[in-house]
Amino acid sequence: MARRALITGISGQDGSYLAEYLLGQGYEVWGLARGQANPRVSRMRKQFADVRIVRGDLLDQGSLISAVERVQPDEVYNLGAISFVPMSWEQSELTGEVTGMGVLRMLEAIRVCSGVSRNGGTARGEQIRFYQASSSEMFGQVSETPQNERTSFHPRSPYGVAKAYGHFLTQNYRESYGMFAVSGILFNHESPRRGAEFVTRKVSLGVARIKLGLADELRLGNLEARRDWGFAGDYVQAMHLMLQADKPEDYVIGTGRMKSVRELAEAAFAAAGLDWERYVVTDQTLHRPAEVDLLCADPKKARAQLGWEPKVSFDELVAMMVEADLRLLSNGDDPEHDSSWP
Ligand code: NAP
Ligand code: G4F
Repeated sequence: MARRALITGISGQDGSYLAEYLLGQGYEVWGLARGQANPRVSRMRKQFADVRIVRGDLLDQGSLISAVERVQPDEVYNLGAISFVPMSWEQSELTGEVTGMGVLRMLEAIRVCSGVSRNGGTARGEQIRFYQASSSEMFGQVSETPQNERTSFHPRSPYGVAKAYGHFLTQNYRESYGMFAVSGILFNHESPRRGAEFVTRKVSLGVARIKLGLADELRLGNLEARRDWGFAGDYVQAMHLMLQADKPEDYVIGTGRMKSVRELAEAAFAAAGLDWERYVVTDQTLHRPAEVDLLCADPKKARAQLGWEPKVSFDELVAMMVEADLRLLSNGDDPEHDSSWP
């Protein structure tokens, strides 16, 4: 019988790549979808007709218990979150509820449905394996570079704080109840499916608009921030590998190389044959209340224990995104960008 996976955040960037990957591995894939009529879920279903949908919301404990009861998954991937850092200052409480408390609700749903009592032990002798989407944002103001599984956390946003709560809770369920619950501490990963509010996609869309004569400038915030950017398609494979390991452990996933936003802009404009300095305008209002200046992964553990390595380089990723957005805009499609966000 096919193994069954339940993915929260199925309509997001990672949800779509993970669904695609698991379908390719022969899984029966279920996605948790919230809302009465979620257009992002409808779009995703058109793309992947084989993904089955179960209704639920990370804010609603009962709905998660029902979803786990119905799907009877072998593996649960908790990707659902409010994931845009600036939004976490605007709606801190909601971010805490979805990105932080949502992890507790999902773990509780698994614990209850697999019959794990407060004293431990599984009634049906089954274990549902659980993956939590932890984030390099938890390192925040970094205490060392590069960052590994033992680096201390100093989150710099309500989002980072909520992720740290979910991270420690996942460890706690593993230690308290013997559950197979792991966290992937993933560094920034991008793709042509990235939301338009994140800087890489904002840049690739900006370049495509300028190249096609649809815009004449691109406004950005802090050009000096440095990130370890990889390709989302590579990173979902690491999520799956973590749940196939013999022992539940946490892993850092990234490329080990960092670039600044300035270098990102330079590479993206160059990929379209343009000089970035003619078009990029810096805007102080796009800076954050507290910035994460740099993030750089030390993914040695994942390489040694999971055999995982990123395949797509920074330059290949940037070129892939710019080319995809040039095609998209040339076809008359332009993903809506809420310009009230940075
Ligand atoms: P994304 O594109 O922003 O997707 C977020 C998903 O969360 C969407 O499918 C959204 O569904 C869902 N969601 C929001 N509120 C929800 C709720 N109340 N109940 C259930 N689902 C809800 O994020 P992503 O880039 O794919 O990232 C996936 C996960 O990895 C997130 O947890 C993110 O924080 C984490 N992460 C991402 C990165 C990265 O660089 N991409 C790095 C580290 C960690 P709707 O369609 O209903 O809004
Ligand atoms: O693309 P970003 O918005 O991503 P950020 O804040 O690093 O968060 C992403 O990666 C995390 C992993 O570390 C995830 F957990 C999280 O869910 C999300 O996927 O911003 C990257 C950098 C920041 O330093 C920001 O200040 O780019 C800088 N930046 C400069 N100008 C900008 C802009 N960011 C955005 N979104 N828009 C700008 O105009």
